[in-house]
Amino acid sequence: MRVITYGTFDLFHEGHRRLLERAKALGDHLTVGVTTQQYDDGRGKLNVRQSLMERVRSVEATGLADEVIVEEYEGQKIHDIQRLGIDIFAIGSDWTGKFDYLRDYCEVVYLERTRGISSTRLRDESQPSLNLGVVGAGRIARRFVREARFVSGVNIDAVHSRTPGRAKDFADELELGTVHDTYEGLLAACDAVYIATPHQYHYAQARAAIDAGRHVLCEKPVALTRADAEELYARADAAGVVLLEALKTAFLPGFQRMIGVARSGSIGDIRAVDATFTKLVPSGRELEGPDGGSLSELASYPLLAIIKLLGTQPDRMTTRSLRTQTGVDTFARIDLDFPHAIASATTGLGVKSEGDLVVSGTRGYLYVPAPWWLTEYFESRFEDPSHNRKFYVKMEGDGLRYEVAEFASMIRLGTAESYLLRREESVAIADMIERARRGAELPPDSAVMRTSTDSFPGRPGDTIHRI
Ligand code: C2G
Repeated sequence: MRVITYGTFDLFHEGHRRLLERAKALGDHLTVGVTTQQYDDGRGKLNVRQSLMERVRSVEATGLADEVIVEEYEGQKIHDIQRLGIDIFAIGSDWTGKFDYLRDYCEVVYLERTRGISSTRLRDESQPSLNLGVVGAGRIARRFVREARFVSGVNIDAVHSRTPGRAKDFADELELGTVHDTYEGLLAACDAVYIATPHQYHYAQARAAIDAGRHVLCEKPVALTRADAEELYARADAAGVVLLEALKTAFLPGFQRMIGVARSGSIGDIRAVDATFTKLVPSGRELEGPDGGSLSELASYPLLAIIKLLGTQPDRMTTRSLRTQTGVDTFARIDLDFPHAIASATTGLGVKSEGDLVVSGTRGYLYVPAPWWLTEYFESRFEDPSHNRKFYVKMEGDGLRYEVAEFASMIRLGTAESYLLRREESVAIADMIERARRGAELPPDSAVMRTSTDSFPGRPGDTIHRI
């Protein structure tokens, strides 16, 4: 009889070993499927510590598996069972009922789960939970708290807001234990903070937290100038704490996949990137000066895509924007010239447009439909449509949990920088937003539409036709 079982087998423990022993005893040949990180990400299991290879080795080391395979996608079990001629599918009793659909293909056995031990418990024991305080009590902070509950090892129980009444309502609604009237009080009570206040407070609040030795996850834009962003990262280094910009798209599995496909050469050399993000807001903080406007509010997203695809060093950038009487940009377009490619980032708070992303290459292009910044789906398209491909990468929740998971993992592993959003990239985004906004503001008393061209030092300004 051929038996199969599946699992993540993170931090391999006694419960796993006993499960494999009993599965093996059901027949005379045992196949064990070990999940890939991408598959686990897709099913919302974001806290896996060990790599696929480490987990496979642990399973092999038991000597119980006759064959180890990798589980990569939903629906694979049906395929494996038929392909491998499996007679019995076995799994722990925490899954009782969930795999009854496999009865059409083989016998299904639920084995009693071993009590008192789990990977989650081992993860928690190996590292105490991160006490993360929330600064700000707005909409994004609410979503953040709800999403962070899906990431194990992160505990949120405290909030501070400049408006104490709002913090109290926030704590009541989300069942948080403590409202801190002062920011210093919150800093003293937490290991790390998530800053979700209006843009103009980010720099000072991040700086105060870093100087108090606290890790910081700060909403985008982390700062409104290159100098401020650079200073914050330097301070974080000096203090030995993690500073991560909460630019959620960077941490989404679908976005990473899209960047990988684009940069792998499948569409040839990338020659253009066009990314748009607009959000109509009738009134509110986003439309108020001096830090409001579509550039400070939204440009981080298209600039992230452009930087990930073309690098941090354009030769030249030109910004055109539409502004209100009070000088807030309601629609803006940043054009960037790179040595062998051109790009445009379009943002709007008062103009609605198609929010898609197109990556044009010498052999084909990627099309990422709106909302591309919550990347779940994209297509590669070619002159010959028979070569077109569709990609779907599931995103759990509203996507915020991935940045929380990355932040917690950086702290646990002591990594100062995430390759998903390098400091250089975060600083380049701050730099481009600063230039774009400065351009959009000058001269102070001219008409509604402004144009400015900004050359980057040390690079020629006229490279647009240089291919
Ligand atoms: N297990 C157990 N006792 C424990 C812990 C885990 O018997 N104390 C079993 C689980 O029930 C599962 C196996 O060990 O059968 C692997 O557990 P995990 O690594 O947590 O993997 P899981 O998420 O259950 O994988 O395709 C993947 C599978 O559907 C489920």
